[in-house]
Amino acid sequence: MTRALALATSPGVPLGPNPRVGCVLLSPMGTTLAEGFHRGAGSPHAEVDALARAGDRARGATAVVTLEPCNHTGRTGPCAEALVAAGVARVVYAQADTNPVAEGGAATLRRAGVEVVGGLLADEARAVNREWTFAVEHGRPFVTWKFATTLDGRSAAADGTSRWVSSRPARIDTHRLRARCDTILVGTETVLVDDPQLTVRDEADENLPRERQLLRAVMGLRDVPADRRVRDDAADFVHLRTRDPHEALGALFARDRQHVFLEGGPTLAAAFLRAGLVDEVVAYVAPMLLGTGRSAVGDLGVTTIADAWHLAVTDVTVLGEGEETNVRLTMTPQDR
Ligand code: AOF
Ligand code: ZN
Repeated sequence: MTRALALATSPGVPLGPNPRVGCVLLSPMGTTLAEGFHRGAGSPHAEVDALARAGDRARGATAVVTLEPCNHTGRTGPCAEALVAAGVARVVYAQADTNPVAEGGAATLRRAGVEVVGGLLADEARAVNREWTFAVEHGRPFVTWKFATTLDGRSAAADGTSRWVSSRPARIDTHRLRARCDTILVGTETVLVDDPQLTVRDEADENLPRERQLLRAVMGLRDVPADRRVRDDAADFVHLRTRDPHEALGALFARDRQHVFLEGGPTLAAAFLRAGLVDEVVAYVAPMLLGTGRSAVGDLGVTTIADAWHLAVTDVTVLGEGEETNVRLTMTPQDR
């Protein structure tokens, strides 16, 4: 299974709506017959990839796979049936597939007389597809709220200027994080005030867009004028005409979105936090003081210290050096 997990995370697989899955076919003696992995939506599933490499040798084999074999005909055929047809005797999988369209593979296999064991290294497998797993289980995308702030918690000066709170190394890092998501979400206010591009750009050259771009989603009731940069043709754009975070995420989930990078202003951030819809927080803290200015987050309904929102820190990383030093904190909001 450790090998299957390594296959699942093979480099070069494009980020997409499908989970990353690896599969190893073992002979009854325990030797490896073939390996396979899924290369993204539309390409063969990991089991089918491994079966194709094993050919006739798959008869009587054990399939070790990081996700419960699927039971449905989607972009490709059902893996459970492919395993049965190939004469596989035993299937060991890590994570159960709770995707309503694909679930039921283990039962299908058992009905066909295949021995099935599930749950081996399930936590590790879930971690490989953290956002996919989250989206399938919650029916909405995973939300990472990212913001940059001065030492005194300001994201913009009193006159509204905010270029640049974060240092260049931190901005490069932000593009790296963006590239791991599938959607960037801001409010109409941010688009009207800052006119951001919301594209993923090259690390070495901030003006060079990368090949893979995210969906640029803008939420809010105000119109987004046609000359705004989010509406150029560098990437897809959608205007969600709602101020309700639940509604916005529902609309994005319906578009197969699993990981939203929330880069909106303080009002939007507060709305998502209050709705319990922030799953991860990434803060870049700059060695800079403003004294006055706009807070990184709007009203959270807190008037006394006992009501403060608490976050669990999962990572602290120092980026850049000297005046360009920024600290990146990755955090999980605690239940309230
Ligand atoms: C497997 N093996 O390698 C993968 C599975 O659109 P499709 O046909 O590619 O189906 C996607 C769904 O199938 C996906 O959401 C997940 O439930 C399952 N993915 N299943 O048996 C694989 N990638
Ligand atoms: Zn499948």
